[in-house]
Amino acid sequence: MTEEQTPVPEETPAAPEPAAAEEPAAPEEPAAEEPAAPEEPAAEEPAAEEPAAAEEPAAPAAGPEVNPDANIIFVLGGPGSGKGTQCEQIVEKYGFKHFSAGDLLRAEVASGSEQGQELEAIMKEGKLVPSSVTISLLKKAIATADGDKFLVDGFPRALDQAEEFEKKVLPCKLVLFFDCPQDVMEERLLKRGETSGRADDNIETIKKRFDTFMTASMPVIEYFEKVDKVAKISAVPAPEEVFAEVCKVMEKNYFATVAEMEAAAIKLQSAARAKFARKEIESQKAAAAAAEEPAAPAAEILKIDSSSETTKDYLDRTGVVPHLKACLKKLDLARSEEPFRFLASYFTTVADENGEPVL
Ligand code: UP5
Ligand code: MG
Repeated sequence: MTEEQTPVPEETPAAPEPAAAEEPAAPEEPAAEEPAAPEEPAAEEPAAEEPAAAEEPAAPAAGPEVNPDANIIFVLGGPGSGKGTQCEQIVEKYGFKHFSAGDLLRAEVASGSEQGQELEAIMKEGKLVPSSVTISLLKKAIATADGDKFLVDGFPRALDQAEEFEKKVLPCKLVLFFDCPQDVMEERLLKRGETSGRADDNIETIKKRFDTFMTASMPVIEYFEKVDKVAKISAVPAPEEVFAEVCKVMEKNYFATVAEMEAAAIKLQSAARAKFARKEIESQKAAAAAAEEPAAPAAEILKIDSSSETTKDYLDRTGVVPHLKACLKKLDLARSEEPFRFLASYFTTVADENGEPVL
């Protein structure tokens, strides 16, 4: 990497469709159950000067599948350009989930596993670990995470990794490229190295990381640039200023902020509540209108002339109770609260020995 900034044209990509949703995510085979390891060894392109990568085979990208509607943003830039710093802000403002390939690898190292030891050695040399390892870790992390918006930080770092990820996991929507001169990055990393405890924050490894970035990773930027997916942002200004540029890119690509999403959710909720309330009022009105309706019950009452039918039989036969109640109320027959009793007085067979009506 030279002193001047890396030469990627200035435009942001064609919008990947409005916020987090609509595209049915490519009709291609949903990156599903490829048999993994033994497949397509030959067909691959020569993977542009496949750098310093180590040879261990390692785990294929099997496991749970990624939501095909997910939005993936690759966050790229040289070592120390500020990828992690900006990702934190994007997470907070836009509600993305953040997966740093380097962090996932360091977690693997920290686990003390055998594979972790191999990874540590590769990373200390500033080389790239086999893509099957990173892709497998990233795929699992994304597939098992909530949400549908993901930042993939520090990956892909070589052309073949980009192709493999997009084939086995999902194509990215956008590439954020933090462009930064090497001397600035070096100064940042050396300063961070005073406290970070990162095994690769020392001048020897930093130089190797720069070399790997220039030879292996810059072609990735150029590749995505050709398909108009790169948003190049200068990483030199203060973090807030860099983030202001990030926000412009996010807006241009229709990614809503958490605040906007919350406001929309509240709006939807109150619209749903209003709809429910209107329905409720309408059904109350309908019930009230039904209660007013005197016709049928009135006709039924007029037919009460049997001398043998019990009140219960009458009620069962006609099913007139609700109408009767409403009708009696409406006609104000003084016994509206005891309509059965009132009705019973019409039936001689239900009078008790004192001549009182019985229900
Ligand atoms: N800082 C940040 N922004 C600043 C700004 N605008 N102004 C002033 N200071 C700023 O920032 C670095 C430092 O700079 C911090 O102290 C920060 O406060 C300050 P940070 O946000 O951490 O930069 P970042 O770009 O994330 O730097 P990082 O060191 O993480 O980048 P690398 O790409 O080198 O590291 P990563 O963790 O991605 O990879 C490490 C190694 O893992 C690789 O070298 C490789 O060996 C291996 N790897 C793979 O093999 N494959 C992969 O896919 C990924 C990693
Ligand atoms: Mg980082």
